[in-house]
Amino acid sequence: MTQVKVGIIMGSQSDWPTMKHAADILDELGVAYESKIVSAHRTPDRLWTYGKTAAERGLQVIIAGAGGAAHLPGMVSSKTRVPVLGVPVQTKALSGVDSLYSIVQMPKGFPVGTMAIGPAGAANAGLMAAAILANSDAELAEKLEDWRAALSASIPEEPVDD
Ligand code: RP5
Repeated sequence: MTQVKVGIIMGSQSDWPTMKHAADILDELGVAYESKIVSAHRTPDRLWTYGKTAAERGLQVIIAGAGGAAHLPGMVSSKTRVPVLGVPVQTKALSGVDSLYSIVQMPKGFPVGTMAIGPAGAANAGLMAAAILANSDAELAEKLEDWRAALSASIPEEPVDD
């Protein structure tokens, strides 16, 4: 059985269209992950258990996305030494600035690597998780190098009219 190394967690089903961008990247790179709804406010016991068992279950990176009062990434970081990447989900009320501010300003001692707001942040969290794992996985490192080279090669040198 493949060891799941990345945990993607989110505060709500409504976060999935954003967080799926992280999952898609991990699929492309062949990284095994799990995706779960774990809410800091609505399922605090689930959050507690997830953080407490993350390291012993073999998770090496956690990607945590939430919107609004986005306490999930910081709270899970407080329960595990496994590196946490926080994704601020874009909100209707405040465009995700609320999510960003809720995630980014952690007190010294319990870090969250905070990504950009929305889908780009989620995709970059997937890439960052892969980059962390690639430090001890030569095959994944090569796949990541190839992915980056393909993206660069896809960018035209000159703009064209729409
Ligand atoms: C947060 O509240 C979730 O992360 C989500 O982004 C936001 C809204 O959740 P729903 O009301 O759509 O379930 O906890």
